[in-house]
Amino acid sequence: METLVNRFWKSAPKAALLLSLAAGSALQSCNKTGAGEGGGAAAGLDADAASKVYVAPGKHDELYSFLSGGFNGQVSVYGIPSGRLLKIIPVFSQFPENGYGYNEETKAMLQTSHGFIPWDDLHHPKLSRKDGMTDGRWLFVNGNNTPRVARVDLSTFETVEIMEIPNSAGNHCSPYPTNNNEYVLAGTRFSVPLDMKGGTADVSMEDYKDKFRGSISFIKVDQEKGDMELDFQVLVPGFDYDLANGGKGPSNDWVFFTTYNTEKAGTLKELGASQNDRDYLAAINWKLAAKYAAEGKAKEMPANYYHNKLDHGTHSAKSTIKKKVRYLLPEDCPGMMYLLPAPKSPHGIDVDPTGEFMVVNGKLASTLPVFSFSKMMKAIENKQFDGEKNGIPVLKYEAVLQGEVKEPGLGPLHTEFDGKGNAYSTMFVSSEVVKWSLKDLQVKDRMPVYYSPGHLMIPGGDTREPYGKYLVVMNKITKDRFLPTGPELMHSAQLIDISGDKMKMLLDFPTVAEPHYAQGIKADLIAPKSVKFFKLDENSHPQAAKKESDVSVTRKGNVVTVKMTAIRSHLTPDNIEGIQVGDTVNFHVTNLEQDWDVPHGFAVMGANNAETLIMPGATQSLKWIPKKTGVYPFYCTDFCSALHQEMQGYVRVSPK
Ligand code: CUK
Ligand code: CUA
Repeated sequence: METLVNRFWKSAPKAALLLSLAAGSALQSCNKTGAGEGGGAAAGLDADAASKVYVAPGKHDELYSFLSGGFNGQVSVYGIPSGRLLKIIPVFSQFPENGYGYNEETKAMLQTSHGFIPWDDLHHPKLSRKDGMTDGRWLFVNGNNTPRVARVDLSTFETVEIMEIPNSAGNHCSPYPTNNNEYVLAGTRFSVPLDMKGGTADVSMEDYKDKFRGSISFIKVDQEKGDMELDFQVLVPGFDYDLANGGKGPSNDWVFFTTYNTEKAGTLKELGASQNDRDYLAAINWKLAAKYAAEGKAKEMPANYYHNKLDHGTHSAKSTIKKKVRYLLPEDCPGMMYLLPAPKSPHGIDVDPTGEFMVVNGKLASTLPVFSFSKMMKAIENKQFDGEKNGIPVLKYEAVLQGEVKEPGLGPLHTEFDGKGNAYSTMFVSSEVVKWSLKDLQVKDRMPVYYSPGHLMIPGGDTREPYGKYLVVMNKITKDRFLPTGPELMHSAQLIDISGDKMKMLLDFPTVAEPHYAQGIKADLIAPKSVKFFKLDENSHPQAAKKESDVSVTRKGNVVTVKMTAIRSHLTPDNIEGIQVGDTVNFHVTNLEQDWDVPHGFAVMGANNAETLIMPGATQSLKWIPKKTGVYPFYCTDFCSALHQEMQGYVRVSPK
């Protein structure tokens, strides 16, 4: 039988030709220097592009889009179709702009079992769901590096919860919310040798097969409040896991994971002797897993992970350290997990809006295989197995295959859907978006993009009913697309009109750091619920001064507590005395304003903990340990009124 790898290599010369054709002009133009325009600027450009993306001053965009920031650990929010940056939401990173991770209230958000980690690699934003549709309540995101899942509340656009994931290394297949947020699933990228005592064992790679395991975490989500809780984990065979996506409709109960390096699940000797020409798509029945766990199949092991939450009233984060986790082993749970052979090293897995087709984006393959869910169920029923791997049945490739998209392009990474029977796949190597039909698996259109796209996003493209008007493709390389800014360039997104038969390029916009995935949603699902300010009478911060007469400076040993207020246009108190070198000074500033868009900032000269930005009605705190005598000015950092410059004061620091 002809293997997928053979097929790939046989078609390689053709593939190389295709590459040079598809990306030729674009790549050549990369070599151009100077301030001239980038190459290929007009390729596929809609003649009417300017009016299609123009949102007049004072008018709102039609959609929100949430782009991950990759290695900056943030999420950025853009309006679509204008491409205007609306907000940066810090999640895993400290953010000097609003003091997240610097002020005392939010530091606990970034605590982990490894200590304070004010950074992560954030890849996948996923909106919460109701009945398979995004509902605009929360945004779940993953941290790859120190495995974490976070929840952003879309009424305030704030990170309100971060949970560390035990037994995981590289939380990449994550987070995947099921169709009613019953669970958010988070899969590990690296398998690790678990010692089953809450850590990783010190073992030789020779022991890979027996000791290494991956994990898929089942995080239960409170339907009302959104609070997360790690219910249990499935400890899966020791492959590497790349990406996940879930079923819908008929496949609602299933979630799918792409795997690679599956030979590592064998012994090292085996690894040296043969390289697998196939990896797998792992199919897991999450409902059945939940049932097994509920019925007492889950065992318990020690664990050590942080769960950090922002309290609404105090607007402060608290960490809880969790000490155990329940787990299931697939070998004890018949019918819960199957493997479908996939082209070597597949990347994205995407399920179409009907829930019938699973597209496996095999980045090294020359075809795009499309699996059928109903065929998968039949193959399971009829036991059409091709043996097993690590105790998990492997289904016959031919039995589950719907068909292959032939020569889709080079380096398929990710696919999304328009809800009109079409799929759109990114080709990383040949730098294009390829539109193809789910019906006949024929390529319908190609659009060169600049350059090397990773994910693409159609608003609602991963739901039951995509909003098939726009496509946002996120490119890894921008080279000559914008004015040069030295060696370090922004990544970029491009907006494509997909309402017609042919794709039309509308807009380029630079992005903040490296967006991997994104989500888009109609503005009216979020905008009307957006909080404008926090109510002062709901502020239960223990150090809040709710009126100017409540302010105080009190000392206990060498700890000084300063309760302050901020309102246009003064900070109270504004002259603080009685501080000594080496004191720990805690400034707690309450913003007394009760109106939209009147934050006050607070910063002290020489204090190395940045500033903080206090929203109306909230209290935020900075800690400062002065090291030298003197008089130190402090001031409001946000130009808040005509007397903003006057919003200032002094702290006198005397010798001890
Ligand atoms: S990944 Cu980055 S381009 Cu982390 Cu979803 Cu595919
Ligand atoms: Cu308050 Cu400037």
